[in-house]
Amino acid sequence: MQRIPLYVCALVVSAAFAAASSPANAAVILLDDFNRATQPSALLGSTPNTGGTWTITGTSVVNPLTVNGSVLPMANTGQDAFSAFSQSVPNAVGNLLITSADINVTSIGAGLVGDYFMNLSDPPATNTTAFFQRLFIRPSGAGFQIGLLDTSGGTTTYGSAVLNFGQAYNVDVAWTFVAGPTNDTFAVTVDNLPYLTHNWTSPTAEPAQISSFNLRQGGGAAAPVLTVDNVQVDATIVIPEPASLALITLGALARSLIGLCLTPSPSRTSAVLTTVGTAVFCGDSPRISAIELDKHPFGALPYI
Ligand SMILES: [Ca+2]
Ligand SMILES: [Ca+2]
Repeated sequence: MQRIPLYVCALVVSAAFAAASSPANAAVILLDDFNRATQPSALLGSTPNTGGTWTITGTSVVNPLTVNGSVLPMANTGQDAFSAFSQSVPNAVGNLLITSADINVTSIGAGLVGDYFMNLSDPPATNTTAFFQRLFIRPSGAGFQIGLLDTSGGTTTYGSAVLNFGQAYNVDVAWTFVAGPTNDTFAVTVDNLPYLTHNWTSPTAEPAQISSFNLRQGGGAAAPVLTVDNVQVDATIVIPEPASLALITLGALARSLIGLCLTPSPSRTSAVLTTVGTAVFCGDSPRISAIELDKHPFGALPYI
């Protein structure tokens, strides 16, 4: 008599449990390619492809941010702007934030400490100091390095590879939320290659959520002159699932499992799937092929 290997059934059960307990939405929550047919030259007041209207951060109107040739040039000092995400992202285990941009750095003052030009923040509109995930550029040799700082009070981590002025790079920053107040992690890739990793270093606690994206023309000569393009934030947000819905899903799972166990064994003459309590057995010998479904986080299965 043909039996379905236990691991096949177990794999199905495990995958279905994961899907039932941790559904997630992946979405683009901010995007600006500065390419739109109706693209205004002034960044402030324009609306990104996805996200809220670009709004001034602080008060400086020096070097107003101005789209030019479908990219956004940034000077080393002047006006800053933010755009609110289409939805805020809670700082919760399982959620993920990916921020990306195409950058081309023209110059930065040699021998200076560098400065950041891009960050995330919360809440939008009212916040001018709580800037997170600050992306830095500092001079190094004949080129520059990229750095990442969680927030003020921490220590910036720089990658070791020296990048070239006048060359376009795609930079991605992944923010991973870890249970606990000051321990989240960040990973930066440049052109899809690992560049640096950074663990939260500031004594300031992580924000409860992240809600906007910021472009910053920084602190004078220490800051870079560059262009940015295709700024984008992608979020994966776990959706809390009501226990009752989970139980319905598990009931459907059990029915699927019965079908899986029976289909490849049409010649069986005896019952090949039996239940004992809340355990379901694939095959005719419970002692060797039991799959216990009563260990799931929602309590015993209501239906098998
Ligand atoms: Ca563009
Ligand atoms: Ca944390």
